[in-house]
This record gives sequence, structure tokens and C-alpha cells, in this order.
Amino acid sequence: MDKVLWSGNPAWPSFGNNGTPSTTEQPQPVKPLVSFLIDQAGEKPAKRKPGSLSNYGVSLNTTSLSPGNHTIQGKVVQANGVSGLTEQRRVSVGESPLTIAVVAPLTDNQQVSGVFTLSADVTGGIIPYTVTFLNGATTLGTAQPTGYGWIVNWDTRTVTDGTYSVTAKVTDANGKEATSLPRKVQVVNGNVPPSSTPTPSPTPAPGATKLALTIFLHGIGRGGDSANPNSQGSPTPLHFKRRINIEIFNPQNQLVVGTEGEITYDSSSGSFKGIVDVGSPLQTGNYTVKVKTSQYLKTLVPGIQALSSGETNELSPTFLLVGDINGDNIINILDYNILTGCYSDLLPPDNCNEANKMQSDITDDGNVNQFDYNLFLRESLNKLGE
Ligand SMILES: [Ca+2]
Ligand SMILES: [Ca+2]
Repeated sequence: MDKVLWSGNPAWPSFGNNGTPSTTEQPQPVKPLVSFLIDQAGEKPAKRKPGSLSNYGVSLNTTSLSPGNHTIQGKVVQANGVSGLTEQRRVSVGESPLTIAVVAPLTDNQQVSGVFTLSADVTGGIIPYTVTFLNGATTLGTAQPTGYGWIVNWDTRTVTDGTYSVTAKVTDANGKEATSLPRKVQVVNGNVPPSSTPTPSPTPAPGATKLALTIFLHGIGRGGDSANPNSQGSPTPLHFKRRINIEIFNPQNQLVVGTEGEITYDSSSGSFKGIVDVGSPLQTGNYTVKVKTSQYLKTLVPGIQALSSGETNELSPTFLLVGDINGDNIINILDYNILTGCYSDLLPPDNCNEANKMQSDITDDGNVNQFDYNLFLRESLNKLGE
């Protein structure tokens, strides 16, 4: 009866959207060793999908295989050493579909002014690519490849204030084209259409009060995490610019300023930095400051901040804890459920959409997999009360 697992009802490997083979076997009291053979060689050990007793899979990077036909075969070795093989399944490796997405700005309705760097990510197709950005039907320019995507510097002062729809378009070496979903952008430079009555726009007084922020995000750069404060996080986060909300409280703990600004990843320090205008008059004095950015818990900047009116005030470096995937400023089972629903290391995710995928990618590398899952556990199992 040792071979009943594979001889009676051989299970076929199947393929998900991302080229991930998987197979099934009966639950065993002792965990069997499951692997896949590619072209009858190159044995790749499979892992059990989290939460499943019988689904095994392995990530197959199809770009490592030549285009054309290949064979996949499942193999199991039971605890007693008896092994079994599925029959071979033939697969054909083709070219992966060409896609493009705007990643800066990251969300709709972001306010932009001056020269703003637009960025897009391209996957699939055949290199070299040609990438352009468009504002409606107007071409904004041909993008250049950088470590943080394909970028175009858009001088938003060339258009009047208002909401615009920006798209990115890619053409690959074979002439295939793909266009991103449109991203709505609010341009605010104080340039109103000439036909309307100009309204005085609030200009920051000379010597506006500013905060210089240094933010370490857990899981990114030198942010570390709750279990390993010195661990190395993602060295090149996909989203190198982030919005940050800032709250300033007086000694009576009353909120005196609520504002938001932008922080930018600085690869040399592994932190995010930014200088934010507090946007309203602030008396010189002692304050406490709290910061929050998407996916992270709202956090008190360490210490009392002696802020000088009309100057740029440097705040203490602040470390933010990650895992607030649904944005309610608490890390709990709701966040865990979204993350595990979007987990797609071996097989397509169980229950996910684009927004949840982006929020669940807490290592900011474009995938939701064991790295995000492990970071989430390290963060949520090592919380220390303040
Ligand atoms: Ca939450
Ligand atoms: Ca990730």
C-alpha cells in the first residue's frame, strides 16, 4: 500500500497565472517530502502552502527556461523512504504579458506642484522598452529607466490648477503596447485659468516653520523590525516617496497642527527623509509630534520637541512599526486576514484585489509572500508597550 498515493489516482501538476506548478497528495501522518522535476532533472523542493494540508507548490521562474516545451513531474518521498512520481505534464513557456503601472504618484488625488517626478513599473514583454507618460492625450515625455522605475520629470507649472489624468504607456521590442490605469493628480501651483477671477492663494510666509523628518520604516532599508532591530530590510523599496501625516500637540496635549507632507527614501542612510512646512503659524515652544504613513502605526517622535517658529526644526529619528494593512491604526487579525488572503508565494492568492495586494506588500518589493508574512509575525509578536 506504500505507493497508493501516486499510482491509484495520480495527481497532475497544474499551473496558476504566475506559472506556479502545484499538485495534491493525501494528508499523511508524517510529512512527506514533495518536489518537482523540471525536464526530468533539476529537482526543486516544494513547500506546503500555508493553511493547507495537501497543497504543495514551488515557484518556477519561467524566464530561466528557454521558450518552448518542457516537462514537469511531481515526486513524493514518504517517511519510510518509498517514493512515487506523477506522470509527466508538458508545459509550454511563452512570453509573459506586458504590463505597466503608475507608482508615483502612488494614489489618486495626490496634490502636486512644481516639478513632480512621475514613475512607472513595467513587467513582461521583451526588452528594450520605450515608456512615455501622458496627461490626457498630451505626451509629457519619454521616460528614463532608474532604480526606482521609469521616470519623467513633469513641470506641473505648465498647466493650470486642476485635476488631471496621467497614464504611462510602454512599447516593447516586438511592438506590443500596454497602457497603465489612469492616475488622477491634483495640480496646485496657484495658476488659475485666465478667464476666471484670480483669487489670492495662500503663500507661506517667508521663514515658514518647517520640520525636518528622519523616518525609519520597519522592513525597509535600515528600519529593522521589532524582533531584529538591526536587520536589513528591502534595500530598494518600490515606493521611494511616501505621504506622511503629522500631528503637533501642545503641552496640554491639544492638537494644534495637523498636516501632511512627503518623505523620500535615502538609500545611504536606509531611512526616509523630508522637510515639511507645518502650513500654519506656530508659536515657539515645546510640543510633541506624531507621525503616520500608510501600512504603519501612528508613532510619537521620541522626546519633547522644542520647535522654533519660522525655522526648520530637526526632529529625532523615528522608527515606525508595520502591519496596519487596513489603515485603522491597530495591528490585529483583520490585517492578518487581508495579508494571508493576498499571499501568493506558491499559488494564486485565495482572496485579494489590487488595493489589498499593495497594502499587504509590507516589504514593498511588489510581491506578497513569505517575507511579508514573516515580517508581519515578527512585528505583531514582539510589541512592547510604551
Ligand atoms: Ca489594522
Ligand atoms: Ca513583499
